[in-house]
This record gives sequence, structure tokens and C-alpha cells, in this order.
Amino acid sequence: MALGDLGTRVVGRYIRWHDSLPSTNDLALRLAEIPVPEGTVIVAEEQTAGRGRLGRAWASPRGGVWLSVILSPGLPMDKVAVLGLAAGIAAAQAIRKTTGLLARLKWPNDVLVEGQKVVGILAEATPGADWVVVGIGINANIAPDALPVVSGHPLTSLQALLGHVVDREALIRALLRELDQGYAVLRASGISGVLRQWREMAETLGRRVHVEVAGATIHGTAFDIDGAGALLVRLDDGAVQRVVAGDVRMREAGS
Ligand code: BT5
Repeated sequence: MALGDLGTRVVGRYIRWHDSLPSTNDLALRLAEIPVPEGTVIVAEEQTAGRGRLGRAWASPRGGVWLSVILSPGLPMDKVAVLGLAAGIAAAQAIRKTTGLLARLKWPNDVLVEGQKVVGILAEATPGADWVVVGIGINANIAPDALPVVSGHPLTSLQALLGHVVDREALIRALLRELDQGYAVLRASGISGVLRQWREMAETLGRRVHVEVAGATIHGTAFDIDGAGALLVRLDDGAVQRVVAGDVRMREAGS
């Protein structure tokens, strides 16, 4: 696969293609320690041990977009999550532009179309946060029966939504360009620009939610994210809970 000249400043200056890898994030984390030039991208046609958050497995059959970007944002460890938000924005924009589907964001980093997850993002820092690896997985051209069934968390692929395959090269090109732009905004104007754009594209805000946090479930209304990307939930008794890591389920009215 050849992407041609991306015209980006940082993201995608070097691209390494692999037919099959255990996990693009694992290789990128190892390469970052060498180090390799900032903006290097690792792409795999399939992953045999793709990873989600909290040690979960990520199904990565052929036909999807599985890649990791090596960045050095100079953010303190507690702000690294903002890069994950920026990646979610970039993936949603790339899907909108390439397919016309109305992709929206679910906290922290999922991209949903018609309420179903089509993108997962895993941002991981090396110790000391000198390097951050942003892993992005897009269910592009995947038959629905090649994806797991997860109760309470509907998911699908772009191919299933559209009824035809997507141009994966165009999707990757758009993704890397959008991420490059988002990264430039983050470096020039700081976190607030990323937060503003995330709020505009968010499906989670203003919604009644269940959030699973460390073995417990909290119920309330998600009303904002803070400067570190944490979700702010107003509980039913009026108190505000700040959620740094957790799984959100959005509730229908009345549930
Ligand atoms: C994520 O985790 O959503 C982050 C996924 C990041 C994947 C990319 S691909 C490139 C890079 N290399 C890697 O090894 N990883 C990154 P989380 O929110 O924890 O969601 C994981 C859960 O989603 C799993 O427990 C399953 O229930 C479900 N799941 C697994 N595979 C899926 C898929 N392809 N599409 C949608 N949901 C999936």
C-alpha cells in the first residue's frame, strides 16, 4: 500500500508496513525507546494479539485499519489522555470525510456511528512520558461475523454500515492528516482547543450514563470533561464525580 505524499508536518513522516504483528502498539513502544523519528507510524494488516484498554483483547482481522503513531508531545503524565481524545477526533473526522457517515465520540476515545462502536483508541506512554504511542483501530472492511459480540456495547464495521467496502488507503491518509492537524493545534494552542472540538463531536455529554469504575457502577448525567480529559458526572444526589478511567454505557431516556 502506498499513501503518496501526505503533506503532513509530523504524523506519518515515516511509515512501516507489516503484514502481521502481535500488536502495533507493542512494536511502537519498543521503537520509541530506540528512539525513531517523531511521527513514525506502524501499520499492520492484521494483529494477532491486539490490545484494548485495561488488558482487554482487541479483535484485529484483515480488512481493518490497525496502526500506531509515535509522538513526543511533552505533556505531563496526567495529561497524556488528551492525546487519546485528539486521536478520537481525528478518526471521527476521517470517517466523516471519507464515508459521509456521521461519526461521533463516546468518552473516552471510542468513535460511534449510529450508536455502534467502529473505532477504539489506546494511548500509552513510555515511563516518564517522553514518548506517547497512540494506537488507533478502525473496523473498516470487516464482515460483522468476524467481530466479537459484546453485550451492552454494540459494535460494527464501516463496511456493514455502508453496504460496501471503503477505500482503506483514503481512510488512512485522511486519518494521518487529521491527526497531524490536531497535534499541531495541541502543540501551538494547548489542550483547550482539543477539548473544545471533542465537546462539539461528543455523544456522551448531556446524557444519562452508567459508568463502571473499578468494580463499582455509578449512575448520573455526564456533563463535561476537564482539562485532563476526565469525565465529569453529576450523580443523582447532585454530587460531581470525576472519572479518569472507566466504561460508559449511555442510557435511553427513562432507564
Ligand atoms: C479500545 O479498548 O477500544 C482500544 C482499542 C485499541 C486498538 C488499537 S489497534 C492498533 C493498536 N494496537 C493495539 O494492540 N491496540 C491499538 P476498550 O475500550 O478496552 O475496548 C475493548 C473491548 O472492545 C473488548 O473487551 C471487546 O469487548 C470489544 N472489542 C474487541 N475488539 C473489537 C473491535 N474490533 N471493535 C469493537 N469492539 C471490540
